[in-house]
Amino acid sequence: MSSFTEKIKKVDPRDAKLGMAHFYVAFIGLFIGGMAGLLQTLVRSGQYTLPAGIGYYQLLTLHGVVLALVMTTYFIMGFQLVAVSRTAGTLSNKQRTTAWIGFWLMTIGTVMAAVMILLNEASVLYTFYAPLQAHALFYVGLTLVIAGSWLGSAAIIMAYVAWRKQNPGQPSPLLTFMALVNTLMWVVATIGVASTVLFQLLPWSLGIVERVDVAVSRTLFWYFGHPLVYFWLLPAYMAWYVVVPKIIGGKIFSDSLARLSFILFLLFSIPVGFHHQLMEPGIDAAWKFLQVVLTFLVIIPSLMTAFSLFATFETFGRSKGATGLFGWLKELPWGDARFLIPFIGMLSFIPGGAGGIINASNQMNQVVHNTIWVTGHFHLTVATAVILTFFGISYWLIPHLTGRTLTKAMNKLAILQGVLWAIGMTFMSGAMHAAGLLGAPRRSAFSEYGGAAQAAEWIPYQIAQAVGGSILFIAIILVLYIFINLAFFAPKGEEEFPVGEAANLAEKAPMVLENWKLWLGIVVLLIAFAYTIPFIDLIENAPIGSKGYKLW
Ligand code: HAS
Repeated sequence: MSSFTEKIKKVDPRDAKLGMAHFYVAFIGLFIGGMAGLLQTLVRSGQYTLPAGIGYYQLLTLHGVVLALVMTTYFIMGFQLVAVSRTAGTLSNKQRTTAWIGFWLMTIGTVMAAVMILLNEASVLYTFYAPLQAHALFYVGLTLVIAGSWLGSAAIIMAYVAWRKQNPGQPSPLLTFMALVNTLMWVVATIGVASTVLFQLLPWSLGIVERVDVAVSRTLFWYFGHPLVYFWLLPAYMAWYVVVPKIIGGKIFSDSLARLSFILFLLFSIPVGFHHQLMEPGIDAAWKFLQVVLTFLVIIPSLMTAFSLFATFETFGRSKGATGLFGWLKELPWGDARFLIPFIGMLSFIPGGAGGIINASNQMNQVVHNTIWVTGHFHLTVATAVILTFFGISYWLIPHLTGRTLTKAMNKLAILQGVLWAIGMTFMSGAMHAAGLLGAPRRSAFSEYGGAAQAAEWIPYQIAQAVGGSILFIAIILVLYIFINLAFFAPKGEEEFPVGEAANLAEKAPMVLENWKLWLGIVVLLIAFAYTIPFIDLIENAPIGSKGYKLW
């Protein structure tokens, strides 16, 4: 599928190896997590009981941790490292070694956490909320994963700084800029989760302290948890803004607009964690409302992205002679999996984003909170918009890194995979949204709400979820088959790493967008504004425990 004529710019083989190491772990995670997901939908349908004493929450923890935390983080770190290498130049030895140490730390941590989950010593779900308690090694594992990801992040920051030094006064390459923004957001956000794990959950699990303040730990988690979802989203946006225009033969609508939308994510994605805690006691309604308003601000860069994508597609279509309101749609390369798969992701993000806006709408949250509607929401966003885009990226990136090509046969299979995903997810997520509106709770096994007698109303939806889940599992098998083919068996050759150009090359991106003192300064101010007083409230009003610990 190498439909290009210019000389291919290749990622250096040493950086390619680093990227591939991340992708191997990510795709092993996909298999394990996908299998757990299939079993869950079957259990929830009431048609299947787990063998060998495996608990529903143990399975759900495995599914959430492996897919939402492990698979995504590895894919994103790998993708960002090779994207920086491709656009800002080969990593230096020091940068590459730092990233490798990060990779191994993350991997040791992942294995520790996974073993604890498999031993049923850490069935605490992917949010590991207290008072659910896991074995200390689970928390140590998580700490290593975070520490490792900081080293990977350091490699990206070092590569960016080196590029800026060599190119004074020049805006950095767009993909590198985007990877840097996502990295900075990640580092600021993970401080929250690292604090709760290190200072609350780990000492508590080791028995050093008797109790933890649950409200504080949840607040620290969601300080991290919401930017986490944008950490997943932004690499997909990198592909939508920069890669997809090149694949269709078009141009990036505006380089500056793309950069501005990323800066807005950096500013507004962190001070909004309360929108996950709107139903929780201990936080004043006024502070919750402030964060609801800030949440509506973080919707703006997504609307800018939608606008920019429509503009790219329409401008391209019209340049090919398309007429009428939607004539440009016909000109898009529907037979090219590298385009179609991320495009299905974009489509799913329209209802996914609308669902998010409903969740965030203050009182409306009462209707959906803790129902399976929320699970439907994040299966459209992270498990379709984001993951399908990651698959779409893999279909050209894996062969690019392994020196192979995406053949016509694999392209066809990839299209089938994307279509199956769309069908499976329509069933599964659609049924989740509908059952949620009827009050079906999330995170509940069939037996927990008394079986068919109490849940009769929800049963058809749960069966629809199982049907969707089974179709999705077939799609996962296809992805894995394609991945193995592209990594080890596809014909040798050169596959392009597509990097688009802006429509107006004369328009230089304003350098203020790379003024990190300014942006990080505003980030700190916004966080201080949104969190300081409510946090002091939480600590001051915390009940005193039997040992007299107030906070930790
Ligand atoms: Fe969310 C819960 C609000 C986006 C993930 N969210 C979750 C959870 C996850 C998650 C995992 O306010 C559950 C956490 C848990 O376990 O408890 N979410 C939002 C809002 C947005 C949003 C306002 N979420 C995401 C993304 C996620 C994600 C992205 C993962 C990647 N979410 C919430 C709230 C909750 C929540 C509450 C808590 C609920 C509760 O009570 O527990 C926004 O960012 C959404 C903005 C998106 C748009 C759409 C733009 C559309 C685009 C596509 C254009 C298409 C094109 C193609 C161009 C405005 C860019 C078109 C072509 C044609 C031909 C038509």
